[in-house]
Amino acid sequence: MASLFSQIISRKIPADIIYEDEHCVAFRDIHPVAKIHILIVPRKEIPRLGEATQADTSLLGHLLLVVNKIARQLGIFDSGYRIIINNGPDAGESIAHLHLHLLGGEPLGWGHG
Ligand code: DGP
Repeated sequence: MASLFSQIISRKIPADIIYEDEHCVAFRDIHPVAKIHILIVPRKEIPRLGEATQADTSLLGHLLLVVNKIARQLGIFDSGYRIIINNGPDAGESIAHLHLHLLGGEPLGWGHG
């Protein structure tokens, strides 16, 4: 069974997709915790960061560079932004398909969240 995010990537489930390339897709989080809250998801179904391998090195780097690209696209490159990856139960991971949270658009508090 394809993950929820794979179903968004294949357009089986609708989402507000704002960016895509051959390696990843980015769309707005359905429960935003900041004015701007984007999920960047690799097309490859890596369950979580902890299960990434050496073979994923360039993909992981790519995802970070895509964050910068999206920050520019959304006009928050200069004001600042935050990346979060929830890995496992204590972090509150709820979807077993690696994703980066991009938060910004307003001053962000710092805490456990
Ligand atoms: P995490 O807790 O790190 O696994 O984050 C999963 C995020 O996915 C959470 O912030 C809410 C978001 N999310 C869950 N279901 C959907 C959905 O159907 N569409 C969109 N756009 N986001 C979703």
